Amino acid sequence: MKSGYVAVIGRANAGKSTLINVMVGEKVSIVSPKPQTTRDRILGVLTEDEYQIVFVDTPGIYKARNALTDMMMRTTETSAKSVDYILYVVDGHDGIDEEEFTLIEKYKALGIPMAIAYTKIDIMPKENIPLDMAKFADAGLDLDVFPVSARKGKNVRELKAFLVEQMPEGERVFEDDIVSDKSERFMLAEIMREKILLKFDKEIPHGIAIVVHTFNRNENGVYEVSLDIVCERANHKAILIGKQGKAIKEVSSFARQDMEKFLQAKVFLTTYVKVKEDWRDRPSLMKEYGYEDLKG
Ligand SMILES: Nc1nc2c(ncn2[C@@H]2O[C@H](COP(=O)(O)OP(=O)(O)O)[C@@H](O)[C@H]2O)c(=O)[nH]1
Ligand SMILES: [Mg+2]
Repeated sequence: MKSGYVAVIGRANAGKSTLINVMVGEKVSIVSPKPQTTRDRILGVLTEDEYQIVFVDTPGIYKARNALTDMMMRTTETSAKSVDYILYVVDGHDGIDEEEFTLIEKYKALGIPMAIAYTKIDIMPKENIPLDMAKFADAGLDLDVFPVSARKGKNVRELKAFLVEQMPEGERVFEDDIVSDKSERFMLAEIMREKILLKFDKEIPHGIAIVVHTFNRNENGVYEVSLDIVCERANHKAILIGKQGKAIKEVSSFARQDMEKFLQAKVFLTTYVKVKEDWRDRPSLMKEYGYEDLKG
């Protein structure tokens, strides 16, 4: 059978995680309109009778501003090097510029076979698509470019079929009922972080870490989940909690609903907001919150 790893690379917010979720057919990676949504390398596994593709979601390409983003950038670089194929995602709606071509050249130079997914075509003027395709052709990159919409599922099947063809012959690496390498605990923390990304602005969501300290199922089948929302500043804590706890109640309620969908059971969620000044620049705290350099 065909079996291999595909690293999904591209700028922050290009639509990498959304595309992986739709190709895998389940949500393995959280998504938001803000950069820095994905912090870890997350494997999304797609298995059919004749093939297995392991998509490697990455934090994307950043200018590092603190120890956390620095580690995220290294995660992207490391992930790109140990795969069979690279899918470089371009946000078509955002438009392509010189810097994008420079980045594409840089990843192409790794010598790993590569193609481009030009995504978000559902929200851009149709006439821009052929113009951008001409730009790719003129750049002489010699790469296949797939215009897709992850949100509308447009051309995703074609892209998937193409990727299957590119995979080497081999045995599957994961059992066929596995969709991600991450634990349920990890996904619960990510769901909480996603809701915070969606509700709060500016630096607040970027300075959040989630620590799940209880994750039990009681005899009635209800999950008890309690977690800390760690933020960087006392004033962030006040905003996260809101007047009479209104804000935290609202995000917790959204998170709980998604957790219930994910676990397919009732969830009893308790959340606490804590402050750890500048944890994003403190390696020991980063490690405690699960942000460590990849090995290898
Ligand atoms: N309209 C539209 N929006 C998309 C599409 N793919 C992703 N997005 C949105 O773009 C934003 C960033 O997506 P995300 O997958 O988190 O990007 P990543 O940072 O590259 O992983 C989110 O708000 C997504 O909902 C698409 O095909 N069409
Ligand atoms: Mg992402």
